[in-house]
Amino acid sequence: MRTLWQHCHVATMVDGRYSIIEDAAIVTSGGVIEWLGPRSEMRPVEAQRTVDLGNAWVTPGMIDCHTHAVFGGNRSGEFEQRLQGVGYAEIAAQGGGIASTVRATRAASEDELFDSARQRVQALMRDGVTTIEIKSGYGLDLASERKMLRVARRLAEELPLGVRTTCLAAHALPPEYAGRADDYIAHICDQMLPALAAEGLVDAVDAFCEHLAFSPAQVEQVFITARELGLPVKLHAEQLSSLHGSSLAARYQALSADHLEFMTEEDAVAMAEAGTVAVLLPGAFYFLRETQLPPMEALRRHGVRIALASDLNPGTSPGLSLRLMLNMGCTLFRMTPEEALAGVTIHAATALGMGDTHGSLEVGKVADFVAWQIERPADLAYWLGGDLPKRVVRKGHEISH
Ligand code: DI6
Ligand code: FE
Repeated sequence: MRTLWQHCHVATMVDGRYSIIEDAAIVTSGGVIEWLGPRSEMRPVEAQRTVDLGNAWVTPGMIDCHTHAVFGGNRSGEFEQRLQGVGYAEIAAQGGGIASTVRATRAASEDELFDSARQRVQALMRDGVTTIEIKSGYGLDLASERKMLRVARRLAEELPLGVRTTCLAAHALPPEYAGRADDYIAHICDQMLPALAAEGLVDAVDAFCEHLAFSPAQVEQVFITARELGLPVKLHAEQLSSLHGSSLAARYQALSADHLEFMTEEDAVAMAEAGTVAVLLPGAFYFLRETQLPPMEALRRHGVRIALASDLNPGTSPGLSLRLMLNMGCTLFRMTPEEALAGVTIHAATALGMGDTHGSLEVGKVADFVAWQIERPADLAYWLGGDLPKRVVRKGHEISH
């Protein structure tokens, strides 16, 4: 079906800029953008349907390129304990922290994980999100990692949402491997990744490179395996300290390196050369009350593309609104609203390896877009959450009003 969408302004986000077209028209057909431009330049088209968007601002569908949306339980109890003065180490000694989410995730059935993840994902979708990435990493054994990734695939089947799966088996050391991190890495490389990849459950491979997680040498083993399996890599890097994981990621042509508060100028140069996207996660920065800011000026100076994501997870970023992250990216990291919007559209698409088909509004790209009743694009980064009136279109079909 061919549809003509008109009476709108479009922020196409081509090249990471607003690239505004005022009084625009969009023609979609077969789920793809067939034409877009100023309405005055449009040739007559044979459309089965014409939609008046009432002077809305149209942006690409929002893309949340870093989430851990599938997990068992939550950690609001720990949050409360910490605010009553119980220390992080004490909570960990009681079996709290990531370990408690691993226990809850292992204990949950696939249906239970699906139901809780669906609610969180639907909250993200209320912000105009049409594609998300979902990581495993709270199972930490083959059966439980498989369970998480299957839930992620099922979310894409049952919701009008694109989902990219990432295997993050190298997120933390499972208790049964205590003191044997190298053995766990070998298990990931020899058993888990090949099996999960063969089942078609893995679109990319990620790891957590940090003193309290895995060393650069251990991460490199995971990257080598990913390369053998033909899978792209990403990395949690430089969140709490500088181990130059982002340079390692760049050496393996990673799609993205994420967090990055402690990255150096040399890391930025390496990422720019490799085309590795910097994914900034202001929700985790805020929730952990970090003070070390990601080096925005170095990233800009070297032309590293910058994405923004929710990092939705139970421990460090229980963030259910991607638009709130836009505001935090601006307020905390001093991004401009234009950079923030590029960070959840075209650069987020590139961070997922989908930049050729998604993330900007151009002829030939998938017709995922949002028509917002707002005064100007900066409104998207200005309001602190809330529900903005909008119409969401995915693959050329309206999915909500
Ligand atoms: N970085 C984080 O902040 C989270 N994972 C990661 O790699 C922590 C996840 C958690 O605490 O559950
Ligand atoms: Fe994360």
